[in-house]
Amino acid sequence: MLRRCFLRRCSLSILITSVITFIIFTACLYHYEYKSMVDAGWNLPSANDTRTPNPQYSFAARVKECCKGEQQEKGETQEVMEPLKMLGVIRDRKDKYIRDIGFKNHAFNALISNNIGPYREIPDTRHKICPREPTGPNEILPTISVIMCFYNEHKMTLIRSINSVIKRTPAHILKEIILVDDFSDLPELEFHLLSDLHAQLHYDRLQYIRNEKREGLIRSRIAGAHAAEGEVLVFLDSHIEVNQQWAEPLVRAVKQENSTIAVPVMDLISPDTFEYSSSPLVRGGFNWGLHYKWITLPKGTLKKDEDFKGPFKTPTMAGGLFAVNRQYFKYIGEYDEGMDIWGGENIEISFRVWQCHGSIKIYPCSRVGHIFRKRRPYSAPDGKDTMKRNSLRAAHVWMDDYKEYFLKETNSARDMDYGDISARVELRQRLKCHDFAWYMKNVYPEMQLPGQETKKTASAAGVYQPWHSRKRNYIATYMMRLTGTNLCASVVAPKVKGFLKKGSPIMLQTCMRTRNQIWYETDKAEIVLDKLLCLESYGDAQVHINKCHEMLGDQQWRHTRNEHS
Ligand code: LR7
Ligand code: MN
Repeated sequence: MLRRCFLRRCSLSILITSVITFIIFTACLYHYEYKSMVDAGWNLPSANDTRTPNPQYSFAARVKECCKGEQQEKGETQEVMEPLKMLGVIRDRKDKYIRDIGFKNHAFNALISNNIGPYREIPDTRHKICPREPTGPNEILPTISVIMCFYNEHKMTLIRSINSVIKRTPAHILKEIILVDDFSDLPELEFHLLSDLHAQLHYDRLQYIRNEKREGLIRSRIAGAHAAEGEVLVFLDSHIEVNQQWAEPLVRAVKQENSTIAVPVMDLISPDTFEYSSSPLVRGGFNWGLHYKWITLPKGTLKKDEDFKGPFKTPTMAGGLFAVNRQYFKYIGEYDEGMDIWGGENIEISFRVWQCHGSIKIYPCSRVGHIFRKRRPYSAPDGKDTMKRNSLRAAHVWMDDYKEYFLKETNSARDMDYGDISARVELRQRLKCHDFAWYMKNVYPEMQLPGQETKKTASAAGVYQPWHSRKRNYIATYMMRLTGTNLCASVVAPKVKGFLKKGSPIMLQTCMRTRNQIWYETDKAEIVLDKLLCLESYGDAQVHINKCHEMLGDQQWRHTRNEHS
């Protein structure tokens, strides 16, 4: 009896010890793996690393790797893939990790971006009418300070953004580039950022400012402007590539008329493939929720080649890319410092500039590519909707009675606290600005009041939505039945607005051919249920359904064939 008890206790303690050892071992292994992932993806590769992002190397290696795998798996003949797609081919777990963490943190394919490297050629998307000869010694252009704010930007993408500016701006007008780091907290940006920038760029007129706390893009831009010494400020997002002679049309415009804000055409860089493509010529408007929207040019604007030179007056601007005289930017009231993080500042500065006797114009011979993401990969520190509050401030300062339309559209804003706007109201009085009715009549006559939208105008809503451009193509429909049973992968979940609730888990249920068991496969390897929800992996090893984000990564699936099942 005594002996048996002893044995039992002994085996229990052996069991406990082995469990603890196992946990420690797994944790160490995980830590090691994790660290190697960090080394692989988050810091730039060293010179003797074969992963050095040289498109030539990567391209050749990837053709070999990819097509071998594809052939084996699909039994198809070698498919010729475009170079950019090749740069996204996953060769090993590190590649997969870089891509997946990239989609999560940046909402674009960071693997492709890494493999493109710090510089690439892009198609010259300008119309043939745009002048190509470089500015000569006879033309005196003002100097530029480029201001680029960023929060947790992907490092290679940031480097390429800066590098495109250095390489494609005449050196004698590029006074400086000011980087404002908005208190980024991604490890990849913490340790090596400055040395990497220095090593990759070899540029000594790069100023780096780091905010002491997260301020948001609005106050960050103000900080950048205060540090700038160039005659013209050019604000750019941190995931862009400027095109040939992008700067000249903008600075010429600002030089000619210092109360003009000059805006380039925003070309598209795909977040999935990094393909660079030309944008149509459109202007900026807004809706009564004060969201920016693209609108067509007035009918008959583009009749002959010469017309493609622009400029085109625009009621609002998207906000990320523009040139402005530094003195004028100060005079007109910079930005509203009371606005936080993201959103609304572009509509506010648009109202303000027009109402206070300035103008905003698009110069189509200036082209800047921007990565149009399908979701914003960050939030405000307190998780609040900063756009709504920022827009509310703008509405109270600039819109007079028209603000009622915004409040009707955004009812929840009505009782929201929007802080102190007295300094902005005082600015409006000091600059003797026009009222909002003037703006509506003279700057945006196509804008209709709610309820009056029957009249057809050139500015049809939603003419151009780069981030919604993808049509989903279904290539297969099936049920997923567990071998040897009559159980099928299903989602058993309550319905919200007629659709199965997001985040619901996958379960096994008797096969019934009902809507919650029929899966559609797309040509991008997503598996869709209910036309809206995608099979998504989350956590370490779990799956559920979630809104299709169209960015692959955790929603991309591959069939593997198992001969024995
Ligand atoms: O807290 C923040 N701190 C920052 O420094 C949040 C953002 N940022 C940086 C960020 O890293 C990026 O470089 O600010 C820049 C703009 O943020 P994005 O890229 O997340 O914004 P966006 O491109 O989705 O949004 C557009 O509207 C914004 C409204 O606040 C800004 O005006 C963006 O500059 C603007 N971008 C463009 O106009 C490019 C064309 C897109 C369109 C339409
Ligand atoms: Mn952006």
